[in-house]
Amino acid sequence: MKGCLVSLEGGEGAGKSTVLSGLRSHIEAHGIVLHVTREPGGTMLGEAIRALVLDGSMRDVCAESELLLMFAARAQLVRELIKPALAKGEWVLSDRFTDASFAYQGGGRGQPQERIAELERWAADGLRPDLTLLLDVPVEIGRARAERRGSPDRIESEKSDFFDRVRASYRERAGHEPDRFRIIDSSREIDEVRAAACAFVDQFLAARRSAK
Ligand code: Z5A
Repeated sequence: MKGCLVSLEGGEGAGKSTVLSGLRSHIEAHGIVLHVTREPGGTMLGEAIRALVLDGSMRDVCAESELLLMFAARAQLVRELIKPALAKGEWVLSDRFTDASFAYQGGGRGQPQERIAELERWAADGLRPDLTLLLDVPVEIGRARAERRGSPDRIESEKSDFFDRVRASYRERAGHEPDRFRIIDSSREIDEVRAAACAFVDQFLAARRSAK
């Protein structure tokens, strides 16, 4: 079967990292070769960019620089890991992908959608996930969870209205692309959230198999 890119998205404290390991073993149990990665990050260059963009001491980073850094990391990840894996029929599970740029740099920072779409076309080579699981949680619940985890990074230090815009942007994108997005209410217990994510992957696999 053709390779597949699955992305996990959501605001702060939505539970992506928590769901990821269970989802990984669930996908692998189907006999699928799976690469797990994250954005920004996943390559030597991407991880260096991640350290830069999340560094709380990095003051006054303008929205344009932030957007370009996210896409610099993504351009490398697409060419170094994702496209070669997909070409071999393997799967990639990514903790965030381009929807995060639309939500954070677009919704959160106000960068124009068309500018981000243009970057998606050339820097990400037009690559879009086949399936996107959006873990959706009210901002105050997600922030309270994230706060319990420790000191915030540069982006986590933003105010609640920034995260309200991020959440609204994610939900709007999901509404426009219902075939790709699956929204999961992640205010529920972790086990329920994980089970919902696995069930959506199973549905997706079953649909692909029957379409063959
Ligand atoms: N970013 C961007 O701006 N533009 C881009 O294009 C990209 C990224 C790609 C790093 O992302 C930052 O980069 C991120 C967006 C930006 N900045 N922010 N904010 P990240 O995904 O690595 O970091 P994150 O968003 O800060 O992830 P997170 O806060 O780690 O969220 P999470 O992975 O979804 O949460 P978690 O670690 O699984 O869970 C957080 C805590 O909540 C933890 O203690 C869990 O035990 C607990 N938890 C999780 N689920 C539950 C449930 N269901 N019930 C109770 N407790 C729970």
